[in-house]
Amino acid sequence: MRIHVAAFLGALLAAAAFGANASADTRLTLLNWSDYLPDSLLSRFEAETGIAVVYDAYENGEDAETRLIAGGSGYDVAVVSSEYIERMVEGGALAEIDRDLVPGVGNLDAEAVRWAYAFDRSGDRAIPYLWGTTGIGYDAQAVARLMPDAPVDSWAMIFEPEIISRFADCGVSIVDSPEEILAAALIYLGHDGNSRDADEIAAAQTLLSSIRPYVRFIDSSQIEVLVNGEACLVVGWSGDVLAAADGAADGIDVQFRTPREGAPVWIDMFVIPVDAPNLRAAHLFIDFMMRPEVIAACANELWYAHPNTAATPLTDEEILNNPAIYPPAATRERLVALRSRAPAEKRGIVRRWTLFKLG
Ligand code: SPD
Repeated sequence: MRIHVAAFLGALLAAAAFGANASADTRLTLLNWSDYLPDSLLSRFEAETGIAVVYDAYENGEDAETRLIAGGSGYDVAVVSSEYIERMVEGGALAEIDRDLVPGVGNLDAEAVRWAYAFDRSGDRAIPYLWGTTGIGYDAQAVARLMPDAPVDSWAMIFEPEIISRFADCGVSIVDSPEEILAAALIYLGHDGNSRDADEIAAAQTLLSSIRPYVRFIDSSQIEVLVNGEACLVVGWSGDVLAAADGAADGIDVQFRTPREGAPVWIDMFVIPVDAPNLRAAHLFIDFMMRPEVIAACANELWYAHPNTAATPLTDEEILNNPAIYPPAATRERLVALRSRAPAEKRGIVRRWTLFKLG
């Protein structure tokens, strides 16, 4: 758990000024993916509002879901990916967001708002933050050395044992996300990434087992392993791979490809747990995150796409014109937005994934 110490002290002083009951009002506990909100923006929110942000980072969506579904998490706001939202709404884990207190939602692209409603059919429990795809990252020099004709824009890089095995020694890393990797395998086999067909799912799981001997890491550390050269081939999230490209040492040329067969696409959203302790701070924070200059700074620093129309003029050209971040229409047509699987089905997939991880 990361606490913003300077601002936290500021908030304590503010709490003293507001009186004995102020502490509950001057803290916001945020559950978010790791490395997914610039510190400078949290400090700005804290300075403006006197509310200290406690940022609890997670690396695995199942972990976040378990905490939020169980209740009593103590979080005021969480960032959750689209494929988890329907289950959380149906499980009664999310509070209504009072849109009158978040006027900044008016900055969002209408298409993104419709997209969010596909997951949150109540229409009032999830507000879009950033979006991206799950694809292939690789060190271009290492790949060219080991396999000059490698099909870098195809899931064959990952799902053909005779191809992935070529990269086992330089390191293969797969993001720790059972539903996304299952979807990638389904797509490679020519099925719908959201398939509920038991035979198709079994075939995808068998395919996954066949590549397990060649995978070194199954976690969410793709930035780190690409930057430090511990992996030359990864399945990861677009922005993380691009952040690695930005931070890689000389001699490591990291590239990201959205596979031509199609790939998972997701939108991360702000939600408020049903028992959030500080609703006022939660709404203030989400509204702050809708500000054009704030969301543009997120995209510019994190290398993910934003759905905030008002932020577009403030977003770096390098981000807006990067097809790995804002894919062109032809690529978008092949993207598959993952839907929540029913709890029992999801449990089966996670059990199988745990065995996969254990090898
Ligand atoms: N550094 C973590 C970035 C998280 C991006 N979102 C992941 C979405 C998975 N569906």
